[in-house]
Amino acid sequence: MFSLALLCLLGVSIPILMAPEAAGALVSAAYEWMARELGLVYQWATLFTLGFLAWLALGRHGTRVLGRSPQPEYGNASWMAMLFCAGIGGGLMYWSTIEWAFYVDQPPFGVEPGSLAAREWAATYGIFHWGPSAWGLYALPTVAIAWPYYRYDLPCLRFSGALVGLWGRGFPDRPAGRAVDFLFIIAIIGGTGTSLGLTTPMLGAVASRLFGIDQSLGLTWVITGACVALFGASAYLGLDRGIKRLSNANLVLGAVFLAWVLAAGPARFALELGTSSVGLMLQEFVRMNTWTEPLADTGFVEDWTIFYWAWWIAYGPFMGLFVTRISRGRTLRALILGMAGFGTLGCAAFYIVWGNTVLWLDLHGGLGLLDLVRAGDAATAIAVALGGLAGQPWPLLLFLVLGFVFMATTYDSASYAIAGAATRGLRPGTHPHRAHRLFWAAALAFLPAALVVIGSLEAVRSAVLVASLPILVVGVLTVVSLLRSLQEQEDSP
Ligand code: NM2
Repeated sequence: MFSLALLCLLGVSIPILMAPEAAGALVSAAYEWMARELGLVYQWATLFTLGFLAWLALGRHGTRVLGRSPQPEYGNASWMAMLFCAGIGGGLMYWSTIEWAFYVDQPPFGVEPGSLAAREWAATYGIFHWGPSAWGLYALPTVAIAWPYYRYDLPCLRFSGALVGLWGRGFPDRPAGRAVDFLFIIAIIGGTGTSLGLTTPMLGAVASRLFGIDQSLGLTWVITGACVALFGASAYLGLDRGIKRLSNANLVLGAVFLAWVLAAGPARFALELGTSSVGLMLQEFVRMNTWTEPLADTGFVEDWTIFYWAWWIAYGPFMGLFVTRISRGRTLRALILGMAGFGTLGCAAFYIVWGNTVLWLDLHGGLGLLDLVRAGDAATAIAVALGGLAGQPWPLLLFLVLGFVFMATTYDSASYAIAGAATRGLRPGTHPHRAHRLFWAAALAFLPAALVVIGSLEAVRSAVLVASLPILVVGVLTVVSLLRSLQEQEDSP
């Protein structure tokens, strides 16, 4: 498993590094083809997920408890903090700052590009792409993994465990079970590759502005190295000494950043636009979930909604494993509604407070953000937007540190989870070997480094679309398996 995953990683990254242009063209073409041909499947999968979770949470299974424990192992606040930090990374900082700018030029629903309506949708769609449908794509694999894990007292926490309802307790140790765990490793490599591939150029641009140094590929690589060092150290130290501490730091820093933005920026405008966007999203929720752009072809759905759903799906099993570990004693209802509700709130806070502030700065500060984005330099646009806040250099510095920590809290748990999946016969209560965890922390940086060399958004997107596809297929099987094991318990006395 270890060697195969490593081979795949190198097999993709090395050709990209050697022939970036040809590779860039190839991955863009692959993305376009897949998003066009399979986009509908992703949209239906997300819709189905929403319906299924609503049925599960609100129906008779909702009161089922994970692990027959009388009380949740972690309180609501720390449960939410840990799962938010694991599932959300630098990607939120990147897109909450600048996603609106892409939508102003490429608005949905046939709205006039550049118009006020385009800006209103721009402020709304980001919240949607990080909203309840998206969090549903995290919650579904979580229930599918957590229920059989606690119900059958499975000896190890693996993605393949989500299929024991169909193929029995021995499934994770059979070759097919190992293959499913292998797919999980590929998906998380693709998913985190996209996150780091976006975040490192952004942090490079912010560092260059903060320290007055040139923005270069070398700088981006130094940043990548620093990220790896941080999350490597955290994964090496382990769950309690590393991952938990860093998650706490992450939340505090995030809250300080948002408070700073509110205090230093146009708070009333941000909150007004936010309120209006939440209303618009609620009103148009069904339409946004089902819009396939059948009569026009702006590419909005393929470029954005499909990309996002694929990205969330690729992270899904990893989140499922992580959240399962921290959710003993919760009911299925609390698990589903907690993830979808708190998760959406946390992401929306970034879009509403920070994203809308940037939109305002662009309207009133003449920062030229749209031109930078049009020129393909969203990372610089983010740095310029930060530079527009009062109280420099603190916002830049805070954002830089927050970016590192946000990235690290996702990658440390990912390295941990991959090392766990690639260790043969990991006994309950034991941890994968330290050197193994450290190794994956470093290996996870290969793909993003290669993506950064190509330097195109399509390339970053393609990685995640390809990686998510097998998970989509296995996901359907996990739902059948889950239904079986829920039913089985009902039938037993
Ligand atoms: N998701 C939540 O960088 C990140 O924020 C990682 C991205 C899947 C869109 C998670």
